[in-house]
Amino acid sequence: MNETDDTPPTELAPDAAAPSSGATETATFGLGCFWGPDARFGAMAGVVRTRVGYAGGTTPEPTYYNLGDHTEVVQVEYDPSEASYADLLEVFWSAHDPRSTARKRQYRSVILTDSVAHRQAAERTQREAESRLGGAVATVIEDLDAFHLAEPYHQKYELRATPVLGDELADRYGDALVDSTVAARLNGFVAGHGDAERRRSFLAELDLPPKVLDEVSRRI
Ligand code: MHO
Repeated sequence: MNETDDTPPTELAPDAAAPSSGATETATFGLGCFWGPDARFGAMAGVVRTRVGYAGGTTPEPTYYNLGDHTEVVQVEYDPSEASYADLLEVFWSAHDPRSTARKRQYRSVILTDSVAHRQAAERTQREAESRLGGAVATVIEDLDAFHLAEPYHQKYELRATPVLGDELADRYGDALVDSTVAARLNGFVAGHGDAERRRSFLAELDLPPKVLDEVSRRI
């Protein structure tokens, strides 16, 4: 224990989480192991936060080791004035092979919607995917019931797994890491998403110690 344990995390930068219009929307996708999509969506402009979790089943209080009939999903909160649901759907379809029938329900391809407009948009893109791929896709579209947040060690996995930076961020944010926009972007950038210019200008805004910055610059 030391006396800094009670101090709130120091923000790396203003977390710019509040969208200009004040209203965010949510999209929930299952497309295999949730670590990859967490990073991919987190790198997108207009995405306010990402969270990984379990959904699409009935088992109460699922955990990674007691998943029951749930599926690994990423829940994306975004500012609709900066990114559209159609933009997110495009990433969903291109980030995995929707024809592959996952051996486990844990990794099935699923779009979980929370409004009629989103469901219709999802169905439209499913028809497009079918004609593009010349056959039925395995993806299912369902109404989102409950989203169960996954364990902290699964959140922003790529970032946590990045030497020096991961430790710095986990120390600074603690449990708030999951909701941080900065952490979502960095998680995507260290996984190789986003263009070089965006990554450079984003990094330049952050208040990171030189040793951490050195390590990050080597990676992104
Ligand atoms: N156990 C697999 C997938 C993890 S993912 C959270 C792996 O280590 O890649 O299902």
